[in-house]
Amino acid sequence: MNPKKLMTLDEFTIQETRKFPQATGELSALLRDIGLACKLINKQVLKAGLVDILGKHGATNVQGEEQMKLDVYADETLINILRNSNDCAGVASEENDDFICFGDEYSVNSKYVVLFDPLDGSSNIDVNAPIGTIFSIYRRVSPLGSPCTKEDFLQPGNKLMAAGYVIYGSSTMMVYATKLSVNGFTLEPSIGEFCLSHPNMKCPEKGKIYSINQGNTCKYNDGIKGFLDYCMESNKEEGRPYSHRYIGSMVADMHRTLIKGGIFLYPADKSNANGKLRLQYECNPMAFLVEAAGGVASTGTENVLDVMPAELHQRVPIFIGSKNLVNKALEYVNAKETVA
Ligand code: AHM
Ligand code: MG
Repeated sequence: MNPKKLMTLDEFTIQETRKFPQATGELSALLRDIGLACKLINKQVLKAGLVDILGKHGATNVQGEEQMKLDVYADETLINILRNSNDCAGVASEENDDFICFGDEYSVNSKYVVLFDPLDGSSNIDVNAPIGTIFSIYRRVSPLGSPCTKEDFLQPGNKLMAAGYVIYGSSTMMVYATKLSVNGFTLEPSIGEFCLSHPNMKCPEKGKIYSINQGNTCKYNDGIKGFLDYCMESNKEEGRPYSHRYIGSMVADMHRTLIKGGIFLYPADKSNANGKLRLQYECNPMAFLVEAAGGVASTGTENVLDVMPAELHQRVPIFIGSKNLVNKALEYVNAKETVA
């Protein structure tokens, strides 16, 4: 580790803050808090394989502590750290029906609210595949000095101040975006710090990988089926079919899409008129991040970031990633729009 080259998440966000003389440092503090929560979550994720030794959810371990399900642990950890930090007026989590307003004397004066999916792709825990935490930060619209309100959480993605994810994979990484840039930080376990490893990330304009749950093909409409046929045929750009990759963990599939390019799509189908993924917890943060990296994200009919959310747990179809493949998918979807 070369200390001259080492830049921690904290150092980086403080440097970024200095570019804006009016900035108060609250956003940097929030990113540090989220980073801290994710380091604690990471510690538990690493132990997940030992569940039979340490005890299952609900069981009591030798220290007399009750073992918690990982997604419950992740949720509670983020809530508790953000509550104690005083940098945040309230949170909304994919795990909870409603938002939580902290409402204490410090939090009512905080400018920001945070939304998160505490442990996305949690069905992958059992098979030791990558999972992640997705987060979004909005500046609140309710007046400072008063408790935050639902309107603070129901803002469109184009109002996001920052968004990102932490991937618990072969290494643990935080990737976050502001409107200015997207940067990736790898957790250096020996010092317990996220260190800048992927500065100024760009999503390649042209990708060669499509990522979808192809097992649902019989439920897709003709537009999606047409696009899948296109991907599986030898195309003139590549002289061969595109490659298919699907982990089934959005964070992992998006991390690959961001770095290698390609498209990730979770469209509507016969059983799910709006797809599966949640606008506020999954689609908006990923769309914000991919757009900041030069990619695109659409619901099929509009830019994801322009959707006005009507409720916290709203779902939307998503087509996201490199311009070439997202635009090609939209050509098929719009040309052959049929009821699934
Ligand atoms: P979760 O938030 O309950 O974990 O579900 C979201 C996950 C995403 O990570 C992933 O992209 C998708 O569900 C996979 O769904 P499917 O199994 O239908 O392909
Ligand atoms: Mg999820």
